[in-house]
Amino acid sequence: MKLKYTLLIMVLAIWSVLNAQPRLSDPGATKETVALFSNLFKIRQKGYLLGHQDALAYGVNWKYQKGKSDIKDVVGDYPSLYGWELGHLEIGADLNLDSVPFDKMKSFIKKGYSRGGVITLSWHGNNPLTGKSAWDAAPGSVASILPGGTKHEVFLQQLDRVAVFLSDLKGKKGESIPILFRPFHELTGHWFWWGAKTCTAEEYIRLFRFTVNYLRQDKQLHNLIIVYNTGTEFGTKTEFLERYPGDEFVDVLSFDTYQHSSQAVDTAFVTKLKHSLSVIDDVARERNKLAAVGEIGFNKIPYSDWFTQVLQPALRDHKMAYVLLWRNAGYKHQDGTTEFYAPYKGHASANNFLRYYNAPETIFQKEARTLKLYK
Ligand code: BMA
Repeated sequence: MKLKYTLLIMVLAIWSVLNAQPRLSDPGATKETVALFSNLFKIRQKGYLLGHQDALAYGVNWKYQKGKSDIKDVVGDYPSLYGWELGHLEIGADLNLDSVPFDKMKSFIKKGYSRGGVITLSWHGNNPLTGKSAWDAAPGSVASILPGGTKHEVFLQQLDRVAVFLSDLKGKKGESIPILFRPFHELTGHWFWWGAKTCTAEEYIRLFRFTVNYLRQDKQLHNLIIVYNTGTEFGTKTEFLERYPGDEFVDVLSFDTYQHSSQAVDTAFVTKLKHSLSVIDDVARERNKLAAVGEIGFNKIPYSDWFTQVLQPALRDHKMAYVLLWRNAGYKHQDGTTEFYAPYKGHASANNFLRYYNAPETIFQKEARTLKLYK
């Protein structure tokens, strides 16, 4: 009797350990992709990767200078997560929508990976129905590109171009570079053609599943870690999951958020941020997925202690795998606005960012390299 009982306990213990093992939604994922995913789980005991969009391409007042990055100029180290943007790849352009040449982007991706960093890709793709931008939220856009829709073939051609780019990202040994792929992001917002006002939940889910299946099965891409990404519109787990494509199609649960108000510490923003973090933290734990912040920032960092007084404390009690600061575009001639979310040398928040860098939980490039995320 006693032996039976001990055996049962052992079986249960093994079962729960096995079940707690993070499993990628792609059963055929490459070994580097599997390793990255499980290492991102592990590092959460210690902290999270700090990312920056377009970090190596340009910053405030500079473009394409070898080895340069605004973050590196401030802390002497690169971010550990590099965000890049695919918009306009789908129409066969040589430059993305923010004028980054795709051939340069490829070499930056390879560079970041060779340093032991991690790559995430977003896709502000043009609207296949109207041919206009990602922000053209024309009704019926999603329906038109699903199988049987009038623009399905156009969408397939777009996906084919994305697939060619993704399959071309190789490390030194010819291995595919694992990518945190974040398509159809900020899905709960209304500004993109795949947004919540432009399609039904069912249509969004079909689009997401179709895209993942097409890249995985038809294109045989097995280096993708799939990121589901909402805006801040959700308040509850049910709302967060309203358009969730399902555990077999998603690996990372995330949302995007920005502080817009002029107050230094905006308590409403902080309260909402903490709440959103706890919602995705809970859902991720229940589903054995990773949680992360897809994009975050306070444009122009008007409050110089923002990193240690707002971002750091909000994240402290949550298990995020990574956080991505959006791009340091600087002055934008197209619309006359200025945009940057990470400090640059000489900016008032530089010292504060250095303190944030030195915090035990933030992981930048040098530390990421020692963590051997692909082994
Ligand atoms: C937005 C802004 C735009 C940019 C777009 C896609 O948030 O930064 O200037 O074109 O992201 O990268």
